[in-house]
Parts: sequence; structure tokens; C-alpha cells
Amino acid sequence: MVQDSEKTALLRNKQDGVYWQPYTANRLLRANMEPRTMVSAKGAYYTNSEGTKLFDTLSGLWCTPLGHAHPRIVEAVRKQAETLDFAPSFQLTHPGAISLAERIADLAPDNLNHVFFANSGSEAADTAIKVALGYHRLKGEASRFRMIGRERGYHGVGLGGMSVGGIVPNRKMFAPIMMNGVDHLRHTYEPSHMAFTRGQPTWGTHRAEDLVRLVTLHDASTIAAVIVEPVQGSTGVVVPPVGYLQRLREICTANGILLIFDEVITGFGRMGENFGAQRFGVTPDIITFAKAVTNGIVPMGGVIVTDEIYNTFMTGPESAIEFCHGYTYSGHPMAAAVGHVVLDVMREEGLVERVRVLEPVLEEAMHGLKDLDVIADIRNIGLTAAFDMKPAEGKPGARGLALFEAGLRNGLLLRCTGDTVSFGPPFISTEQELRDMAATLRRLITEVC
Ligand code: PXG
Ligand code: PLP
Repeated sequence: MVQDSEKTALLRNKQDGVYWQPYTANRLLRANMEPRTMVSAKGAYYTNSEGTKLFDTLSGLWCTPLGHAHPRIVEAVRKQAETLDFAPSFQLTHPGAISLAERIADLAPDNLNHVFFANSGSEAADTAIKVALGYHRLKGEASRFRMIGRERGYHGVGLGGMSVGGIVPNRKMFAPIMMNGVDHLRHTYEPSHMAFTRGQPTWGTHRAEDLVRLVTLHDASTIAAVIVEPVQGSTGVVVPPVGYLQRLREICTANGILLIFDEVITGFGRMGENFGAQRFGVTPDIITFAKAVTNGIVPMGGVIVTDEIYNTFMTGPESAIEFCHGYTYSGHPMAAAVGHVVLDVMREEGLVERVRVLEPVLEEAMHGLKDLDVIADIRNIGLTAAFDMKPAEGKPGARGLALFEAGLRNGLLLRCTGDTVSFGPPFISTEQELRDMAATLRRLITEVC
């Protein structure tokens, strides 16, 4: 429950909005705070200030696949705080970060063997962009400065990630500070060709040829890297067409362009493999990660790079800093400790394998909503899914909002963006919980639409 001492602050916030919230309709939230105020969490459920228990359909914001308040993690946090609560990572080191880097590199494909830590997906994306630029420069190819992103892509809110991102509202207010020399591939989502596809669509592979066009237009010698999410998460689970990522890889390799997979959502098991790279059988040069690496409990993100990239940086005088970049909290001991337990629990509880078991259950449950008139499309892959509702006449987003609010009264915490609803349930969900979620959705959609 909300403590008495907190009640005054909550009341004041309603009036003056002292807490300015991220990616939030702040006035709407303040007008209706109680059901949206989370007060506790355990396993796959939140409890809000009205005492309603809510199934966590997106694992927080895609970041808590092991569920909340896992006793092993609680214990690890306490122990680490007592032992080494902070250690500078500039010119000093500590064993937890080293051994976690080693474990993450072991999970990554092939020769991606070196990990640089950040604290979020946004920082990871900006770090990856800087690594790509530095790499080419050190190779004597400083002319390679362009970054290629993709429409509908999300790479966080740093200046680099925002620039390569492809979500219009995230960009338009900040046009004057966009990074130089960025171009975008088209996205691959065309509902007329792929609505209600289960898993990967067969249409759209040819969209990878956009990269050939951009290489022809700008010349390969000016392009540093291509950055894509293997599955576009933020824009409602856009699944790559069969062969699409393979083709991007071929074009990058043929033209000396680095391929960056932003695996902030797809990393650490969500695709039923350690990384999306393995699920789709395509090895990038750089992987970014965040979120699930610490089960969302202590912020952590990072970048995994190949031997070739790392070794390129390890030149020049030995006493010189090779990469002038980093964060106060890079490799934070608390995050590293939690990262270790997360990987332990994932292995011991077989959670990546569990995603493979749950994938068809979620697929069946979500696609079971297809007969509802208001549903325009349903997509899924790994333990992710999304559906779009046809917008209400003249009121785009109204149905999404109504469904979100109905969820809060009926035991579902839903992630609604406009009229799209995305799902990334915890790996610890039971099959029955996924079926119940779909049954509740059917009832609520019918009620509110
Ligand atoms: N890259 C990708 C692919 C992401 O999905 C980021 C970078 C940025 O991470 P940080 O930690 O800086 O937020 C993300 C984050 C949603 C949702 O509802 C998605 C994200 C964040 C919050 C909500 O889909 N993705
Ligand atoms: N701003 C100032 C004034 C700082 O001193 C620092 C770090 O020392 C930063 C920003 C960057 O902070 P962080 O390393 O947490 O990203």
C-alpha cells in the first residue's frame, strides 16, 4: 500500500506534476493516477494502489523476464551492496564486471568476444555508433561516417540512437540536432501482404535491396554501419521477412559496412535463443543489449563487438586510452552482480528453453483473437506478440487507451501505443496465464470497442 508519508506527495503531484514522467501523457496520468500507481510486484504480477493484481504482459518494459522479487536476485543485491557497492571503471576494474563480460561474450555468437558496458539501451546504441566510427577511422577509412537506420526503428533517445531511429514523433522536435549523414532503409511492415502471419512473413525480403540503393547513392566508402533491430519491438513487433536479415548481412559484408543488431529487446532469451542473431542465423559485427541482462532491477546496457573490432582499437601507445568514451556507471558492481544471478537463474530454470515451449502457446492464444472485427492484424515471434485494432472513426488511439484502462480494472497491465498492443510476457508465465490473458483480452476488447 501507499505509505502515509507518500500520500501527500502523490496528492501534490496531481496538482503540480512535480514528477515529469518519460514518454507519458502527464496530464492524463495525473488526472487518473490511482490505478496507474504501482506499489508492489511479485513474480508475474504488479499490484497497484487500488489493490488490483495485474498480470505483467510486457515484463515491465520488456525488461523483467524472470518476474519480480526473485529471492536469488534480492539476496544478490543485498550481498553486493555490503561487499562492493561501487567501483570506478575508468582506469580501475573489479572481478564482477570482468566475469560478467566473459559470460555475455560466451552467450554471443561466433567471434563477438568483447563487451563494453553502458547503463541503458540508449547508451548502448550511442556507444555502438561511436565504436563503428572509431573502427573505420582507425582502419584508415575515416570517410566512412554515414549510419543507416530503418524506418520504424527504435534505438533509444540519445542523439545517435534518435538520429538512426525511424519513429517520427521522436525525431521531429529535435531536427536541428540530428546526427549528420544518416539515411534510412524502408521498414518491412506491409499489412496488405502479411496481416495475421504467424512468425516470419515470406513477403518483404526484397526490402533489403534498399541497402544496395543507398550504397549506390552514397558510395560504400562513406558508409560506416547499418543498425537494425532483428525484430522491431517498440513499433509493435515487426518481424523480419524470411531471408531479410541474411541479405542485409551479405550486402554489408560485400561493402565493408558494419552490421549492428540492436538486441535490447531480442537479447537474453526473448527469441528462444540467447540472441536474435542466433534465432535468425545471422551474425552481426556488433550487438547492443540492455533490459533483461539484469532483469530490469539495476540498469545495465552494453555493446558486444568482434575480435576484429576490439583488436583494431588496441593499437597506439599502451599508456593511451584507446576509446575516449564511457559512463560513470559502466560495469556497475550492483548491475554486474545482478547480471550474474540472472544468467544463473536463466540456466538453472531453463528459461530460454521455456520460451520455446511458450512461443506456440502465445501464438495460438493471440491469433485466437483474429475473429474479432476490430482486430486488423496479429503478429508474433519468440515470446513477443502484438495486435492492431482498427482505429475508432476520427479518434485514433482511443481504443488503445480504453483497452489499457479496462485492463487496469481487470487484472491486465497492457502496453498500448496508439491502437497497437504489444506483449512480451515473463518467461516464468504459465501456459494457463497466457491463455487467460487472451481470454480476458477477448472480453475487454468486446466491451470497449
Ligand atoms: N534499442 C531498442 C531496440 C529498444 O527497444 C532502446 C534501444 C532504448 O533503451 P533504454 O534502456 O534507453 O530505454 C530500446 C528501448 C515499448 C518500449 O513499449 C520499448 C523500449 C523502451 C520502453 C518501452 O515497446 N525500448
Ligand atoms: N555531466 C557532468 C558535469 C559530469 O561530471 C559527468 C560525469 O562525470 C557527466 C555529465 C556524465 O555522467 P555519466 O558518466 O553518469 O554519464
